[in-house]
Amino acid sequence: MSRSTEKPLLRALSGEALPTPPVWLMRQAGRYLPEYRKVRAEARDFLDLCYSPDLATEVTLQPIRRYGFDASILFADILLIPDALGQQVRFVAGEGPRLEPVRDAAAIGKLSAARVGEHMQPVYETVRRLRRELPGQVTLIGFAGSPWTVATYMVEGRGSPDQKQARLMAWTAPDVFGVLIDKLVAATVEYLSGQVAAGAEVLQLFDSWAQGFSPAMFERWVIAPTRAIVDEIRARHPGVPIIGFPRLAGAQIPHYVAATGVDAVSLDTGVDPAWARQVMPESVCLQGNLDPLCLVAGGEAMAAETRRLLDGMAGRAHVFNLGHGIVPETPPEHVSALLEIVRGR
Ligand code: 1CP
Repeated sequence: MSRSTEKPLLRALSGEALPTPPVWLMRQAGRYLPEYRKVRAEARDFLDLCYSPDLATEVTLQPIRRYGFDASILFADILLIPDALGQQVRFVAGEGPRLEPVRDAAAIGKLSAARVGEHMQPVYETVRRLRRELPGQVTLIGFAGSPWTVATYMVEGRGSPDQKQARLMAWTAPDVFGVLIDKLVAATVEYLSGQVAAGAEVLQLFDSWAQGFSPAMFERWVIAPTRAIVDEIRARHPGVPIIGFPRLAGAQIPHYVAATGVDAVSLDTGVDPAWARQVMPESVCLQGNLDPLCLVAGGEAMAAETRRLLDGMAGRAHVFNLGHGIVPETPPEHVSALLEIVRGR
Protein backbone atom coordinates (compact mmCIF):
# COMPACT_ATOMS: atom_id res chain seq x y z
CA MET A 1 0.00 0.00 0.00
CA SER A 2 1.42 3.42 -0.85
CA ARG A 3 1.89 5.73 2.08
CA SER A 4 -0.76 8.21 1.07
CA THR A 5 -3.48 5.55 1.10
CA GLU A 6 -2.51 4.31 4.56
CA LYS A 7 -4.67 5.33 7.51
CA PRO A 8 -3.76 8.78 8.91
CA LEU A 9 -3.01 7.49 12.44
CA LEU A 10 -0.61 4.85 11.10
CA ARG A 11 1.15 7.43 8.93
CA ALA A 12 1.68 9.76 11.89
CA LEU A 13 2.88 6.92 14.12
CA SER A 14 5.42 5.93 11.48
CA GLY A 15 6.94 9.41 11.84
CA GLU A 16 5.20 11.32 9.06
CA ALA A 17 4.22 14.96 9.64
CA LEU A 18 0.72 15.43 8.21
CA PRO A 19 -0.75 18.87 7.40
CA THR A 20 -3.76 17.90 9.56
CA PRO A 21 -2.87 15.65 12.47
CA PRO A 22 -5.03 12.58 13.09
CA VAL A 23 -7.17 13.04 16.18
CA TRP A 24 -8.69 10.84 18.88
CA LEU A 25 -9.27 11.48 22.58
CA MET A 26 -8.41 9.35 25.58
CA ARG A 27 -11.65 8.12 27.20
CA GLN A 28 -13.58 9.19 24.10
CA ALA A 29 -16.24 6.64 25.07
CA GLY A 30 -17.76 7.25 28.47
CA ARG A 31 -20.04 9.08 30.79
CA TYR A 32 -20.00 12.49 29.04
CA LEU A 33 -22.02 10.85 26.21
CA PRO A 34 -25.77 10.33 26.81
CA GLU A 35 -25.73 7.28 24.51
CA TYR A 36 -23.00 5.71 26.69
CA ARG A 37 -25.01 6.27 29.89
CA LYS A 38 -27.96 4.53 28.25
CA VAL A 39 -25.96 1.38 27.41
CA ARG A 40 -24.19 1.50 30.79
CA ALA A 41 -27.61 1.30 32.48
CA GLU A 42 -28.34 -1.93 30.56
CA ALA A 43 -25.25 -3.69 31.93
CA ARG A 44 -25.27 -5.38 35.34
CA ASP A 45 -22.08 -3.54 36.29
CA PHE A 46 -19.02 -2.00 34.68
CA LEU A 47 -17.12 -5.30 34.30
CA ASP A 48 -20.17 -6.85 32.64
CA LEU A 49 -20.06 -3.98 30.13
CA CYS A 50 -16.37 -4.66 29.41
CA TYR A 51 -16.94 -8.42 28.95
CA SER A 52 -20.10 -8.18 26.79
CA PRO A 53 -19.02 -8.03 23.13
CA ASP A 54 -22.43 -6.60 22.09
CA LEU A 55 -22.33 -3.74 24.59
CA ALA A 56 -18.58 -3.08 24.46
CA THR A 57 -18.65 -2.93 20.64
CA GLU A 58 -21.58 -0.53 20.75
CA VAL A 59 -19.96 1.92 23.23
CA THR A 60 -16.64 1.79 21.36
CA LEU A 61 -18.42 2.78 18.13
CA GLN A 62 -20.53 5.57 19.67
CA PRO A 63 -17.86 8.31 19.59
CA ILE A 64 -16.83 7.23 16.07
CA ARG A 65 -20.39 7.64 14.79
CA ARG A 66 -20.89 10.95 16.56
CA TYR A 67 -17.54 12.59 15.72
CA GLY A 68 -15.65 10.57 13.11
CA PHE A 69 -12.37 10.33 15.02
CA ASP A 70 -9.32 8.92 13.20
CA ALA A 71 -8.90 6.20 15.81
CA SER A 72 -11.11 4.03 17.91
CA ILE A 73 -9.92 2.73 21.28
CA LEU A 74 -11.25 -0.61 22.42
CA PHE A 75 -13.69 -0.21 25.30
CA ALA A 76 -12.22 -2.08 28.27
CA ASP A 77 -10.25 -1.13 31.39
CA ILE A 78 -6.72 -1.49 32.73
CA LEU A 79 -8.17 -3.36 35.73
CA LEU A 80 -9.34 -6.35 33.67
CA ILE A 81 -5.82 -7.74 34.14
CA PRO A 82 -6.04 -8.02 37.96
CA ASP A 83 -9.44 -9.66 37.43
CA ALA A 84 -7.86 -12.14 34.98
CA LEU A 85 -5.04 -12.85 37.46
CA GLY A 86 -7.64 -13.94 40.02
CA GLN A 87 -7.83 -10.84 42.23
CA GLN A 88 -11.29 -9.70 43.29
CA VAL A 89 -12.21 -6.51 41.38
CA ARG A 90 -15.44 -4.51 41.66
CA PHE A 91 -16.51 -1.12 40.36
CA VAL A 92 -18.67 0.77 42.82
CA ALA A 93 -21.00 3.25 41.07
CA GLY A 94 -19.93 6.81 41.82
CA GLU A 95 -16.81 5.70 43.74
CA GLY A 96 -14.55 3.86 41.32
CA PRO A 97 -12.68 0.56 41.49
CA ARG A 98 -12.34 -1.55 44.63
CA LEU A 99 -9.92 -4.50 44.73
CA GLU A 100 -9.10 -7.00 47.47
CA PRO A 101 -5.59 -5.64 48.18
CA VAL A 102 -2.55 -7.91 47.61
CA ARG A 103 0.19 -6.89 50.04
CA ASP A 104 2.27 -9.98 50.81
CA ALA A 105 4.02 -12.90 49.15
CA ALA A 106 1.13 -15.29 49.86
CA ALA A 107 -1.49 -13.10 48.15
CA ILE A 108 0.81 -12.40 45.20
CA GLY A 109 1.70 -16.10 44.97
CA LYS A 110 -1.95 -16.97 44.35
CA LEU A 111 -2.19 -14.76 41.26
CA SER A 112 -1.72 -16.61 37.99
CA ALA A 113 -1.19 -15.37 34.44
CA ALA A 114 -2.00 -18.82 33.05
CA ARG A 115 -5.68 -18.09 32.38
CA VAL A 116 -5.36 -14.63 30.83
CA GLY A 117 -5.90 -15.80 27.25
CA GLU A 118 -9.03 -17.73 28.14
CA HIS A 119 -10.37 -15.02 30.46
CA MET A 120 -10.02 -12.32 27.79
CA GLN A 121 -11.88 -14.21 25.02
CA PRO A 122 -14.90 -11.84 25.21
CA VAL A 123 -12.58 -8.83 24.83
CA TYR A 124 -10.92 -10.42 21.79
CA GLU A 125 -14.38 -11.03 20.33
CA THR A 126 -15.11 -7.30 20.75
CA VAL A 127 -11.87 -6.50 18.90
CA ARG A 128 -12.83 -8.84 16.02
CA ARG A 129 -16.27 -7.23 15.70
CA LEU A 130 -14.79 -3.74 15.79
CA ARG A 131 -12.41 -4.53 12.94
CA ARG A 132 -15.40 -5.66 10.87
CA GLU A 133 -17.54 -2.67 11.73
CA LEU A 134 -15.20 0.32 11.84
CA PRO A 135 -15.06 2.63 8.81
CA GLY A 136 -12.02 2.10 6.54
CA GLN A 137 -9.94 5.11 7.60
CA VAL A 138 -10.34 4.50 11.34
CA THR A 139 -7.51 2.73 13.16
CA LEU A 140 -8.30 0.38 16.04
CA ILE A 141 -6.18 0.89 19.16
CA GLY A 142 -5.84 -1.86 21.76
CA PHE A 143 -4.43 -1.06 25.18
CA ALA A 144 -3.37 -2.15 28.63
CA GLY A 145 -2.14 -0.47 31.78
CA SER A 146 1.58 -0.64 32.41
CA PRO A 147 2.64 -3.04 35.17
CA TRP A 148 3.55 -0.28 37.64
CA THR A 149 0.22 1.58 37.29
CA VAL A 150 -1.84 -1.62 37.48
CA ALA A 151 0.19 -2.75 40.52
CA THR A 152 -0.64 0.51 42.33
CA TYR A 153 -4.34 -0.39 42.19
CA MET A 154 -3.68 -4.03 43.13
CA VAL A 155 -1.65 -3.16 46.23
CA GLU A 156 -3.68 -0.12 47.30
CA GLY A 157 -7.04 -1.76 46.59
CA ARG A 158 -8.33 1.42 44.91
CA GLY A 159 -7.24 4.61 43.20
CA SER A 160 -5.13 6.81 45.45
CA PRO A 161 -3.59 10.28 45.19
CA ASP A 162 -0.06 9.12 46.10
CA GLN A 163 0.10 5.31 45.44
CA LYS A 164 1.63 5.09 48.91
CA GLN A 165 1.13 1.38 49.60
CA ALA A 166 2.70 0.30 46.30
CA ARG A 167 5.62 2.72 46.71
CA LEU A 168 6.22 1.45 50.23
CA MET A 169 6.11 -2.16 49.09
CA ALA A 170 8.60 -1.38 46.31
CA TRP A 171 10.99 -0.06 49.02
CA THR A 172 10.36 -2.55 51.82
CA ALA A 173 9.86 -5.77 49.85
CA PRO A 174 11.32 -5.26 46.36
CA ASP A 175 11.63 -8.99 45.70
CA VAL A 176 7.98 -9.66 46.50
CA PHE A 177 6.91 -6.58 44.55
CA GLY A 178 9.12 -7.80 41.69
CA VAL A 179 7.17 -11.08 41.56
CA LEU A 180 3.96 -9.07 41.14
CA ILE A 181 5.52 -6.94 38.37
CA ASP A 182 6.82 -10.06 36.58
CA LYS A 183 3.35 -11.63 36.63
CA LEU A 184 1.92 -8.39 35.26
CA VAL A 185 4.50 -8.32 32.45
CA ALA A 186 3.61 -11.90 31.46
CA ALA A 187 -0.15 -11.23 31.66
CA THR A 188 0.12 -7.95 29.74
CA VAL A 189 2.18 -9.49 26.91
CA GLU A 190 -0.37 -12.29 26.58
CA TYR A 191 -3.30 -9.84 26.65
CA LEU A 192 -1.86 -7.35 24.15
CA SER A 193 -0.73 -10.15 21.88
CA GLY A 194 -4.28 -11.54 21.92
CA GLN A 195 -5.66 -8.10 21.02
CA VAL A 196 -3.30 -7.87 18.03
CA ALA A 197 -4.16 -11.41 16.90
CA ALA A 198 -7.86 -10.39 17.03
CA GLY A 199 -7.26 -7.24 14.96
CA ALA A 200 -5.87 -4.37 17.06
CA GLU A 201 -3.61 -2.26 14.80
CA VAL A 202 -1.89 -0.08 17.40
CA LEU A 203 -1.28 -0.56 21.13
CA GLN A 204 -1.16 2.03 23.91
CA LEU A 205 0.36 1.40 27.34
CA PHE A 206 -1.18 3.63 30.03
CA ASP A 207 1.25 4.49 32.82
CA SER A 208 -1.00 6.97 34.57
CA TRP A 209 1.03 7.02 37.81
CA ALA A 210 4.56 7.21 36.38
CA GLN A 211 5.44 10.31 38.41
CA GLY A 212 7.54 10.91 41.50
CA PHE A 213 10.19 8.20 41.10
CA SER A 214 13.89 8.52 41.79
CA PRO A 215 15.87 7.63 38.65
CA ALA A 216 16.78 4.15 39.93
CA MET A 217 13.17 3.34 40.90
CA PHE A 218 11.93 4.72 37.56
CA GLU A 219 14.37 2.42 35.79
CA ARG A 220 13.32 -0.66 37.73
CA TRP A 221 9.54 -0.27 37.99
CA VAL A 222 8.63 1.78 34.90
CA ILE A 223 11.33 1.37 32.23
CA ALA A 224 12.30 -2.30 32.68
CA PRO A 225 8.77 -3.81 32.67
CA THR A 226 7.72 -1.53 29.79
CA ARG A 227 10.78 -2.48 27.75
CA ALA A 228 10.14 -6.19 28.41
CA ILE A 229 6.59 -5.81 27.06
CA VAL A 230 7.68 -3.75 24.03
CA ASP A 231 10.46 -6.23 23.15
CA GLU A 232 8.18 -9.26 23.34
CA ILE A 233 5.33 -7.62 21.39
CA ARG A 234 7.81 -6.54 18.68
CA ALA A 235 9.15 -10.12 18.48
CA ARG A 236 5.65 -11.55 18.14
CA HIS A 237 4.06 -8.80 16.04
CA PRO A 238 6.66 -6.80 14.12
CA GLY A 239 5.34 -3.52 12.78
CA VAL A 240 2.53 -2.91 15.29
CA PRO A 241 3.12 0.62 16.61
CA ILE A 242 3.21 1.11 20.38
CA ILE A 243 2.32 4.38 22.13
CA GLY A 244 3.63 4.90 25.67
CA PHE A 245 1.95 7.24 28.15
CA PRO A 246 4.28 7.86 31.10
CA ARG A 247 2.00 10.44 32.67
CA LEU A 248 3.67 13.18 34.73
CA ALA A 249 7.14 11.68 34.24
CA GLY A 250 8.46 15.14 33.20
CA ALA A 251 12.19 15.25 32.55
CA GLN A 252 12.31 11.43 32.57
CA ILE A 253 10.14 11.20 29.42
CA PRO A 254 12.98 11.37 26.83
CA HIS A 255 14.84 8.56 28.60
CA TYR A 256 11.61 6.54 28.80
CA VAL A 257 11.21 6.88 25.02
CA ALA A 258 14.81 5.99 24.21
CA ALA A 259 15.06 3.10 26.65
CA THR A 260 11.70 1.41 26.01
CA GLY A 261 11.69 1.81 22.22
CA VAL A 262 8.07 2.97 21.95
CA ASP A 263 7.11 4.46 18.57
CA ALA A 264 5.18 7.35 20.04
CA VAL A 265 4.72 9.06 23.38
CA SER A 266 1.52 10.53 24.73
CA LEU A 267 2.30 13.78 26.57
CA ASP A 268 0.42 14.89 29.67
CA THR A 269 -0.93 18.43 29.88
CA GLY A 270 2.12 19.92 31.62
CA VAL A 271 4.61 19.07 28.85
CA ASP A 272 5.67 21.97 26.63
CA PRO A 273 5.53 20.89 22.95
CA ALA A 274 8.58 23.06 22.18
CA TRP A 275 10.61 21.20 24.81
CA ALA A 276 9.32 17.80 23.65
CA ARG A 277 10.37 18.60 20.06
CA GLN A 278 13.83 19.58 21.20
CA VAL A 279 14.57 16.56 23.36
CA MET A 280 13.02 13.75 21.32
CA PRO A 281 13.99 12.50 17.86
CA GLU A 282 11.83 13.48 14.88
CA SER A 283 11.11 9.81 14.28
CA VAL A 284 9.16 9.58 17.55
CA CYS A 285 5.55 10.67 17.09
CA LEU A 286 4.20 13.00 19.80
CA GLN A 287 0.60 12.59 20.96
CA GLY A 288 -1.35 15.12 22.99
CA ASN A 289 -1.81 17.24 24.93
CA LEU A 290 -4.73 19.63 25.38
CA ASP A 291 -5.90 20.08 28.98
CA PRO A 292 -9.13 18.04 29.41
CA LEU A 293 -10.53 20.96 31.42
CA CYS A 294 -9.89 23.33 28.51
CA LEU A 295 -12.25 21.05 26.57
CA VAL A 296 -14.83 21.49 29.34
CA ALA A 297 -14.37 25.27 29.13
CA GLY A 298 -14.77 25.38 25.32
CA GLY A 299 -15.25 28.69 23.48
CA GLU A 300 -12.44 31.14 22.74
CA ALA A 301 -10.14 29.72 25.43
CA MET A 302 -10.29 26.30 23.83
CA ALA A 303 -9.93 27.65 20.31
CA ALA A 304 -6.84 29.70 21.20
CA GLU A 305 -5.15 26.91 23.15
CA THR A 306 -5.88 24.35 20.42
CA ARG A 307 -4.35 26.58 17.74
CA ARG A 308 -1.31 27.15 19.92
CA LEU A 309 -0.86 23.41 20.29
CA LEU A 310 -1.31 22.80 16.55
CA ASP A 311 1.23 25.52 15.74
CA GLY A 312 3.63 24.14 18.32
CA MET A 313 3.52 20.69 16.71
CA ALA A 314 3.39 21.84 13.06
CA GLY A 315 5.83 20.12 10.71
CA ARG A 316 6.33 17.20 13.06
CA ALA A 317 4.68 13.79 13.46
CA HIS A 318 1.78 14.55 15.82
CA VAL A 319 -1.44 12.88 16.92
CA PHE A 320 -3.87 15.37 18.41
CA ASN A 321 -5.22 14.22 21.78
CA LEU A 322 -5.77 15.40 25.35
CA GLY A 323 -3.16 15.37 28.11
CA HIS A 324 -5.34 12.87 30.04
CA GLY A 325 -8.83 11.38 29.66
CA ILE A 326 -12.05 13.29 28.91
CA VAL A 327 -13.88 14.12 32.12
CA PRO A 328 -17.59 13.26 32.56
CA GLU A 329 -18.72 16.92 32.74
CA THR A 330 -17.45 17.64 29.19
CA PRO A 331 -20.24 19.07 27.00
CA PRO A 332 -20.43 16.76 23.94
CA GLU A 333 -20.77 19.78 21.60
CA HIS A 334 -17.35 21.04 22.72
CA VAL A 335 -15.81 17.90 21.21
CA SER A 336 -17.43 18.71 17.82
CA ALA A 337 -16.10 22.27 18.09
CA LEU A 338 -12.61 20.94 18.89
CA LEU A 339 -12.63 18.66 15.85
CA GLU A 340 -13.64 21.56 13.61
CA ILE A 341 -10.69 23.57 14.83
CA VAL A 342 -8.22 20.70 14.47
CA ARG A 343 -9.43 19.73 11.00
CA GLY A 344 -10.81 22.90 9.61
CA ARG A 345 -8.08 25.47 9.69
O1 1CP B 1 -19.22 3.99 33.48
C1 1CP B 1 -18.50 4.17 34.48
O2 1CP B 1 -18.92 4.63 35.53
C2 1CP B 1 -17.06 3.72 34.44
C3 1CP B 1 -16.09 4.79 34.06
C4 1CP B 1 -14.94 4.10 33.33
C5 1CP B 1 -14.76 4.05 31.93
C6 1CP B 1 -15.62 4.68 30.87
C7 1CP B 1 -13.91 3.34 33.92
C8 1CP B 1 -13.73 3.03 35.36
N1 1CP B 1 -13.10 2.84 32.89
C9 1CP B 1 -13.58 3.26 31.68
C10 1CP B 1 -13.05 2.86 30.33
C11 1CP B 1 -11.60 2.99 30.08
N2 1CP B 1 -10.61 3.04 31.04
C12 1CP B 1 -10.98 3.00 28.79
C13 1CP B 1 -11.68 2.79 27.43
C14 1CP B 1 -12.55 3.92 27.03
C15 1CP B 1 -11.97 5.01 26.18
O3 1CP B 1 -10.81 5.42 26.35
O4 1CP B 1 -12.72 5.47 25.32
C16 1CP B 1 -9.60 3.16 29.02
C17 1CP B 1 -8.51 3.30 27.96
C18 1CP B 1 -9.39 3.15 30.42
C19 1CP B 1 -8.06 3.22 31.04
C20 1CP B 1 -7.93 3.38 32.52
N3 1CP B 1 -8.71 2.85 33.53
C21 1CP B 1 -6.85 4.06 33.13
C22 1CP B 1 -5.69 4.69 32.37
C23 1CP B 1 -6.04 6.03 31.83
C24 1CP B 1 -6.29 7.12 32.86
O5 1CP B 1 -7.39 7.66 32.83
O6 1CP B 1 -5.37 7.42 33.65
C25 1CP B 1 -7.02 4.00 34.52
C26 1CP B 1 -6.13 4.59 35.60
C27 1CP B 1 -8.21 3.22 34.77
C28 1CP B 1 -8.75 2.82 36.09
C29 1CP B 1 -10.16 3.29 36.24
N4 1CP B 1 -11.22 2.68 35.62
C30 1CP B 1 -12.37 3.38 35.89
C31 1CP B 1 -12.01 4.49 36.73
C32 1CP B 1 -12.98 5.49 37.28
C33 1CP B 1 -10.62 4.43 36.91
C34 1CP B 1 -9.76 5.44 37.69
C35 1CP B 1 -9.82 5.12 39.15
C36 1CP B 1 -9.02 6.01 40.06
O7 1CP B 1 -7.80 6.18 39.88
O8 1CP B 1 -9.62 6.54 40.98
